[in-house]
Amino acid sequence: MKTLEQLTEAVGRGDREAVSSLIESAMMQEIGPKAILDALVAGMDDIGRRFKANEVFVPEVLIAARAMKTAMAKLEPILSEAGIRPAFTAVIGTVEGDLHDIGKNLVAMMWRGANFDVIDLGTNVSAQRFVVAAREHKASIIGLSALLTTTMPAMRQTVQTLREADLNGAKIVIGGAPITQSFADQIGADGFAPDAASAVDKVRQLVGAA
Ligand code: B1M
Repeated sequence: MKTLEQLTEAVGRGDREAVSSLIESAMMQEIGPKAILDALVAGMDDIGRRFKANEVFVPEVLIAARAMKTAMAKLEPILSEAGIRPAFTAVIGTVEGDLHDIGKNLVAMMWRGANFDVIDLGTNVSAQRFVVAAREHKASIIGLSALLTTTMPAMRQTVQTLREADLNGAKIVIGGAPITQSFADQIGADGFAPDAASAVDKVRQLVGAA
């Protein structure tokens, strides 16, 4: 099997050691950083597909995301030397009043795995903090997560505040256990995703990178 195919497979099974040594081997073979990055993203896409199909579950996704993180730490200096930067920035957070972050972290990891620059604002994030961060980082995507039915009104309020701010057409994506497409339509979000893998498809579609 060729090095890049092995790399894709190693990310998918979350094998950090193999990922590290395969990146080194690819570099020795003078394979460019963009091709290495594409192989890594393909591995995350694959785990995303298997997650959606219920073939793997949250722990496997977390392990793959950890391998991707190791890979990116190795690759980032080479990518920036070559002037290759993620084309899109996303700001993500859990809305005000809500402290749940496991699902939101998973979405952030998958977006990073899809080569988005992700600014994670954490939990209990006010509408105003989303506005400030989206402006500061020139975000193309703003992701809101909520796990409590009692924080759904804060999500509605945040979407309204973001709409009132001038954010250069940044798209708003929402998700979390009580969130549905119909709620997204009601509050005027641009997109909804039921899980972290679908959240990757959704942002790619919204920025026109599908
Ligand atoms: Co909380 N909690 N909790 N809790 N908690 C729930 C959500 C609850 C359903 C449990 C229950 O009663 N059965 C319930 C909510 C009921 C409701 O609203 N109707 C509940 C409650 C009531 C509470 C407290 C109020 C309890 C109390 O103190 N009385 C309190 C609230 C604190 C607060 O937020 N202000 C509370 C506290 C906590 C802990 C701190 C103990 C802990 C959170 C730890 C943490 O997140 N760091 C916790 C946990 C762990 C849960 C459960 C057990 C698990 C949630 C979870 O992490 N799931 C949960 C019950 C359950 O779901 N079984 C529960 C795994 C995660 C991967 O899934 O977050 O859904 P999820 O994310 C998915 C999708 O939703 C989607 O993708 C993810 C991956 O595929 N997704 C997005 C999520 N965000 C997205 C964003 C997107 C797109 C997709 O785009 C931007």
